[in-house]
Amino acid sequence: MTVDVPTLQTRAGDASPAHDLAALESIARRVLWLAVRIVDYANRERPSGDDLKVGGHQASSASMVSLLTALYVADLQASDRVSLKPHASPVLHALEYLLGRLDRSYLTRLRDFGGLQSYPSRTKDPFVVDYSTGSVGLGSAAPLFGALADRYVQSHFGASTGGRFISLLGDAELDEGNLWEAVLEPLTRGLGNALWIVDLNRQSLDRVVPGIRAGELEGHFRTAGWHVVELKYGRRLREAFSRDGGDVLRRRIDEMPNEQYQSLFGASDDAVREALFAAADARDRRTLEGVLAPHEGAVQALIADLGGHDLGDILEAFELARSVADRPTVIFAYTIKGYGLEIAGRPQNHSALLTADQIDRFREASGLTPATEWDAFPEQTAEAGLLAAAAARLERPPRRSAVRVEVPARIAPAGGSTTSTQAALGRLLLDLSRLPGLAERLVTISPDVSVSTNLGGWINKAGVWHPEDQPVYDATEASPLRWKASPQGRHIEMGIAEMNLVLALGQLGLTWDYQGEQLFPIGTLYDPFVMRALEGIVYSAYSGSRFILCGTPSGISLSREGGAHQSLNTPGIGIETPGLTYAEPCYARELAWLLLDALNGLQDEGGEALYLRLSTKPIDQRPFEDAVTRRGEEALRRDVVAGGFRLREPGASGDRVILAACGAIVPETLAAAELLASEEGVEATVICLSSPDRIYHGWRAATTRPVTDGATRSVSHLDRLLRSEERGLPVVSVIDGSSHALAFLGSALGTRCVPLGVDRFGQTGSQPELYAEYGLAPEAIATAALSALEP
Ligand SMILES: Cc1ncc(C[n+]2csc(CCOP(=O)(O)OP(=O)(O)O)c2C)c(N)n1
Ligand SMILES: [Mg+2]
Repeated sequence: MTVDVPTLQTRAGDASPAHDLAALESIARRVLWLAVRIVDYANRERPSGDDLKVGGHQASSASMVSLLTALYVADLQASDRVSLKPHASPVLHALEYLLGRLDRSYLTRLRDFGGLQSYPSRTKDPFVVDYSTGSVGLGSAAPLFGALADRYVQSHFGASTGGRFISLLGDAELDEGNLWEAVLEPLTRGLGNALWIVDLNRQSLDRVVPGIRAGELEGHFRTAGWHVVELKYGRRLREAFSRDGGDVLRRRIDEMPNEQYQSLFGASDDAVREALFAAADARDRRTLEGVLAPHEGAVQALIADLGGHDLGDILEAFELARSVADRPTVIFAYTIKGYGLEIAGRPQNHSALLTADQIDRFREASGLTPATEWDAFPEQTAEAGLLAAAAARLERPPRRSAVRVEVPARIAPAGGSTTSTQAALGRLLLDLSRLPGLAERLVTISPDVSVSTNLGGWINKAGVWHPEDQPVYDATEASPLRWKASPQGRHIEMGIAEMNLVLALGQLGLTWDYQGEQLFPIGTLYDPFVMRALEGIVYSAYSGSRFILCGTPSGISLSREGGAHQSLNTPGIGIETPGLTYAEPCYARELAWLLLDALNGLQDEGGEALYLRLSTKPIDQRPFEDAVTRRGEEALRRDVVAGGFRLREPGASGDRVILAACGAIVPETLAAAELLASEEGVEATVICLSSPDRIYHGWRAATTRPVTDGATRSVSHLDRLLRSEERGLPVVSVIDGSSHALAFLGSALGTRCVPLGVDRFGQTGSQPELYAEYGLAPEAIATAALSALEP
C-alpha cells in the first residue's frame, strides 16, 4: 500500500470522548453477527421452494459493518438520505432491526418472496429505503443528483430535505465510468450536502484488486474539486508507527503488494512476521522485533488494524466531512472484506458462506446461544440507550404530500398545418409556460442537445438554472438564444453524458417524495442515445420516479444524419420497461393530449414516467383534423390517450386490410392506403398507434385476465377500435424502428400480420430514398398489404 495524502493520524488525535465507543463497538459486533446470520439462515435453514442457492454476501457485509454502524448510530440525521452498496444490505437489515424499525420476523426472510430484498429496494423492501441499489455505480451516483435536485427545489420553492445525500459504495464500483461522469459533471461541483464513503477493501468479486491505486483515485476526486478524507491505518497501527523504529514497519506495509497484504488478514502471527521480515536486512529485523514486541501474540491483529474499522477514527472522519460545506466529500475508508470472520481477506470470499461450524463458533464468540441469537439489546444497557437515542434522532416527520397542481383540460392546438412532433414539443412548452401554478414546476434538462431538440424558445422564456447568478458575456451578440443562468432558471443544461441526464431526471422525478414538491421534469436527448442511458432509465423507473423523457429525433426519418444517429430498437425498450409508458405520436395535438395526460399522471400515486419518441419530420396535420371532425374531439382524445385511434376509414367495396402505424411513418401508411384503393381496389382502415405500449399492455391484460363464471372476456382498447366486420382482417404494422416492436398485432388481432420496420442499421440519404431502401415507402407498405391478403 502506498500513501500519498494526509491520513487521519496527521490531522487529529483521538476520537471525541462524547461517543461511548465501547457501546458502539458492542453494537457493531452484534450488527456483524446479525448480518452474517441473516444470510446464513436464508441459505442453510429456511425451507426452500427450489434447488437453487439463495445466496447473500457475508464478506461484503462485514467489510462495511463498522462504517454503517458508526453512521447510523452516531452520525446520521433524519433528514439525510442514504444509498448503500447492494451487497451490504444485510447490515442495513440488522441495523434497522436494532433501531426498532424492522420487525424481527423479517430477519429470517432475506431473499424470501415478500421478504427482505437481496439488494436495497425503494419500491420492494418492507422498510423505508431511500435509494435502490444493485447494479453497481448507479445507486451510488444517484444521490449526487439527489443533492442537485434538492438544490434546484430549494432555489425555486425554498424546500429542501435539509440533510445530506450519502452514498456508501464498494471500491470496485469506481471501475464504473458513470461514477466518474457524475463526479465530472460541472453542476455537481459545489454540492456540499453530498457525501460518498468508499469501502476500500481492495477486493472486487473475483479477486484482490492488483495495485488498487487508492492515491490515484483520491487524486481524481481532488482535481474534480472534492474534499477528500482518508481513513487508512487504525489507532493501534498508528501508535506502533509512532514508536522508535515504527517507520520501518510502516515502510514494510506500504511497500507490500496489495495481494500479499490481503493474504495476511487470515494468516497466523508467524506467517505475518515472516512476510514482514522477508526483505528486511539484519538492522531492520532488529528494529521490527522491537516495534512488534508489545504485540506478542497479536501481530496479525495489529496488521489488520485499518481505519475503516476504527469507530473513533470513522466518527472523526465524519466530523471532517461536515467541516466542509462548499463541495462534496469523499471518505476513502480502508477496510477488510470479511472483517471479523474466518474468511477475512480471502481472495474468493465475495460469495463465500460460513460453514455451520464457523457459524457456531462465531455465535459463541459473540456471547450468544441459539435461544438468544436474534435478540436485541436488553433495555437499560448502554447499547440499547445508544440505539434508542439514534432511533429517536432518525425518526422522520410524516412525509409532506406534494400539493396537486391543476393541469388544464386543453391547450391551444400547437403550430400550423404542417409541423413535426419535435417542433410541437417546443411550442407546447411555451404554451405551458404561460400557465401559472404549472409553469413554475416545469423543468427541462438536456445533455448539451437543448437547442437541437427544440428547447430554445422555452429556454429564452424560462432561463437556464444555476445555483448562483452567472454573468452573461455574450449579451451583445445577436444570438436568437438568450443564455442567462440564475437560480430562477428552469432549464438545466448538463454535459454530454446521457447517463447523468437520466439519473438527474430520475431524481427530479422524485422530489414529490424527498422534498414534498411536485416537479414536471422533462428531459430531452437524441433517441439513439437512449441506449447509452438505458440502465439509468431502468434504474429511475425502478425507483418509482415520475418524469418525461423525450427521445428525439428518432428512426431513419432523421435521414441525413446517418445510421449512427438513427435509432432502431428504442420502441421495444419503451414497451418493455416497467414504470415507463412509451408513446410515439405523429400529430401535434396527439402529442398535446398525451402530454397533458402525463402531467396529471406524474402526480398520481403509482403513476408512470412517460417516454415520448419524437421526430423532426414535418407532418401534414390535416388527416388528424379530419379524424377530429369524424370522431368528435373528446372521443378521439380518449382514444389517443388509450393508445390508438382510427385515422382513415375504408371505402365500402373491395378487399379489406388493416394498416397500423405510429409516429413519423404514418403519412406513408396513409399514402399506401390511397394507393391500395386507387390501384388495387383494396380498402384499408388505418389505425394510428399513439402508444404501442398501451395497446400492447391493454391487449395483454385483457387476454390474461381470468374469465370467471358468467363474465365475458375483457375487451381491450385495440378490440374496441375495430368494427365487428373488421375482425380477422390481415394487418400490416408499420414503424420507423425495429419491425418486431409491433409484430404482436397479429396475435392481438388474431390474424395474419406483416410487420414492417427497420431491421438493418440505417444510413445517410434522403427520406424517400431511405424509406424505399428499408421497405417503408408507400409502395412497399401497399405490397405488404397485398401479401397479407394472399390466402
Ligand atoms: C453493473 C454491475 N456489474 C456487475 C455486478 C456484479 N458484481 C456484484 S458485486 C461486484 C464486485 C463489487 O466489488 P466492490 O464494489 O468492491 O464491493 P465489495 O468488495 O465491498 O463486495 C460485482 C462485479 C453488479 N452488481 N453490477
Ligand atoms: Mg471491494
